[in-house]
Amino acid sequence: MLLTMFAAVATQVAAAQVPGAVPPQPPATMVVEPVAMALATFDADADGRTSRSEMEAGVRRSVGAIDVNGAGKLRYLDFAEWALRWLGDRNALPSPFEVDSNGDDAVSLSELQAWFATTFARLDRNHDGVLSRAELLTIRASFGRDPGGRNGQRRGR
Ligand SMILES: [Ca+2]
Ligand SMILES: [Ca+2]
Repeated sequence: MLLTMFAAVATQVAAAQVPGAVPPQPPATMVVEPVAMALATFDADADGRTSRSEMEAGVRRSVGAIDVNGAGKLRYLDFAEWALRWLGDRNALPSPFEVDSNGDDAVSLSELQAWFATTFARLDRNHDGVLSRAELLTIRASFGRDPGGRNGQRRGR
C-alpha cells in the first residue's frame, strides 16, 4: 500500500520535472492535389479564393494554351501535355479516360469543365461556391494515410 502511494507520487514528480513538455503529436502532412494546384492558379483576381467563374475561365485558358490549333478538344497525347503543364506531371489525376465521358479518345473543353465542376463541388467543403486555400489543402495525420477521409475520396480507377 505504502509502496503503491510512493510510486504514484514519484510518477507525479517525474511529470512535473519536465517543464513545457507537450504531448507528442502525430506528424501532420499538408499536401496539395495536382488539381488543387491548378485551381489555385485559376484565382484570376488574386484574392486567394477561386470562384466558379474563375475556374471555368481558367480551364478554358489552360486548354487554349495547349490546343494551339483551336480544335476545341485535346487528343490524349495533348491531354498529357496539358496535365504536365497545369498539374505538374503527365500522369497526374485526372486521367484522360476519367474525363473523356463520351469515349471519343479526346478531351473536349466541356468534358474537362464538367470534370472540374464535380471536383470543385467535392473540394468546396463549406458549399459557399468559392474555393479557399484551406479547402485546396489536404491535411493528413501522417504521410500516406488519410484517416479523416478529408479530400481523400478515391478518384482513380
Ligand atoms: Ca478569386
Ligand atoms: Ca468554399
